[in-house]
Amino acid sequence: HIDVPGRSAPSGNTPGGSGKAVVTGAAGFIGCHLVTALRDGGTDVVGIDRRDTWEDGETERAGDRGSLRAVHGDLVSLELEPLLSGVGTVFHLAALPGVRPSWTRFPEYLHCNVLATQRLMDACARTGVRRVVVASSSSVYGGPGESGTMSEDQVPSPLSPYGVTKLAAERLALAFAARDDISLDVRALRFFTVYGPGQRPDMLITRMIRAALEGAPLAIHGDGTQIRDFVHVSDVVRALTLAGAVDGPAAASPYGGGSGGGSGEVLNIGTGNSVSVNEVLALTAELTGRTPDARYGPARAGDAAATAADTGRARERLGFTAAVDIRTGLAGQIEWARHTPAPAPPAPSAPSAAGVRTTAG
Ligand code: UPG
Repeated sequence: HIDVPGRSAPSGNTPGGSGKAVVTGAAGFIGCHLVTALRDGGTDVVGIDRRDTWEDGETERAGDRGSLRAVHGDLVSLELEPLLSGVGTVFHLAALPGVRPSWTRFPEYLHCNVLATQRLMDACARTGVRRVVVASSSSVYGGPGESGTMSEDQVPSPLSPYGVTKLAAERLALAFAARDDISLDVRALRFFTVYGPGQRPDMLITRMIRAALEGAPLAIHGDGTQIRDFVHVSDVVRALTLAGAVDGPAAASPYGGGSGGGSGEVLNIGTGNSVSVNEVLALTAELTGRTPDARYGPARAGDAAATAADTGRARERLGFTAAVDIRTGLAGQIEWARHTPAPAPPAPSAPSAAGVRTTAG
């Protein structure tokens, strides 16, 4: 099935305008920002998350602002069908993120990233959900191709168990899109390194800013010459809402488009401008007036030497171009961090699965 551009979508299918959407991983870094943006646009949201800070509850519509039904639970065991009824678009952000811990906690990564995705997609297929936007990751690539960038057409070769599970999740979703017996569109967005207010505490920029503001040492994995395409969360949220709009541009696809079935496509979400860890360090020092106490150590297994998005396809299919450059975005995150206390570290006696973040980033 190919959407007709400009066709008016039935009610329930237009996140950003009206209707109802599901967000998995709603309490996570990207999920929080997405839920806010959808509700601000008048969409009623069912937000699912398994972390303890997310409790079952209802917030009514207020004026033009959409409602929020918060659902606490694990996608692998929740009864999903009732939550999906009347829903146009599902934003699947729930995952166990992070590259480096995936060597030692693989069963958890399999559970959160692969089993959860299979169960969600199966429920979407059975309830007639029209579109699923899946959070994938640049870590499915391995490294840049000959062009120096990572293009959606290159053969994925993940370097970490995490990347393998994200690739599996993306492919599972696309397999559902290729089914001829249902009409389900899938857009897998390969996020590059997302930052901004509320960024996960284990990630570089959060740690670097805290190191600058609080004087704590900062461990740098490797010599700091690794480059990342850092993309601001506000740009990522815009890409998500563009990808979730069912009356948006048509998706030509190698995965579908035939009679009966839906369409599926993969899109990079990055800026197209990568910078090194050392460059971010210098910028943080300049913007805060304090040089973080950086301690260089060995590179971590599974860490890519470079990520660099080829942004052409997202521009062509979604009309998406990142608007926030690293200097502006970093200055904003520093300002936010100055006014936001760091979360308390988890209790030392907590079991390893406690405090697990369940949202992609
Ligand atoms: N790094 C350090 N010290 C730290 C933390 C990170 O040197 O304390 C390095 C890290 O090794 C990497 C770079 O900084 O080389 C960026 O790290 P980080 O900001 O944690 O992001 P990535 O490792 O690029 O991974 C992020 C998300 C992951 C997502 C991926 C998409 O954590 O979930 O899939 O970006 O590209």
